[in-house]
Amino acid sequence: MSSADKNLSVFNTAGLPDISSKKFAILVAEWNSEVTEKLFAGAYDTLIQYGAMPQNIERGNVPGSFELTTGSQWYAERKDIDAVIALGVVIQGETKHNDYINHAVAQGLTNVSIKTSKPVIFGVLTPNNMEQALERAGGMHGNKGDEAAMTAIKMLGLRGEIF
Ligand code: DLZ
Repeated sequence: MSSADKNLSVFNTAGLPDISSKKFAILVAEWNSEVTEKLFAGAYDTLIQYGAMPQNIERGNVPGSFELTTGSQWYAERKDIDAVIALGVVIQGETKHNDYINHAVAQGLTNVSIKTSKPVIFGVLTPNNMEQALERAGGMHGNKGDEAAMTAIKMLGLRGEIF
């Protein structure tokens, strides 16, 4: 089993949809880019591994996680985009700033998903420190970018069953 397979083994991959014609947007926050780049690599590789075409994956950068909501809205509004994956890392600080960002982004992405009726995946890490962040971006706790991509694939499968 490859390391990618091991990271994904928590998922039941039976019945995954054909995503070869699906179009994805991956939004990446520039804050904590040493981690968000690893999340992006995980998400991108997982989409490819499960059948997405490279030309059907678009990347967009936003300054910080707070901007993931607006960026996701712009992509999700596009008719040709089937799913959006929003990736960021908000490290706990001495102020409540991180709480405000986390709640705003979680609520914002939920709203975009409901408004556009498309999967908009919350791939935002909220660790206590950089070490914990790296453990979840290809380290001992897997890669949350992989999981975000797999969540998008599964939601597209569910959507296909319903509509
Ligand atoms: C301001 C800020 C802070 C303090 N921390 C983070 C962080 O840990 N992760 C992150 O992605 N962004 C952070 N930001 C930036 C905000 O997300 C946002 O870009 C600014 O508040 C401007 O709207």
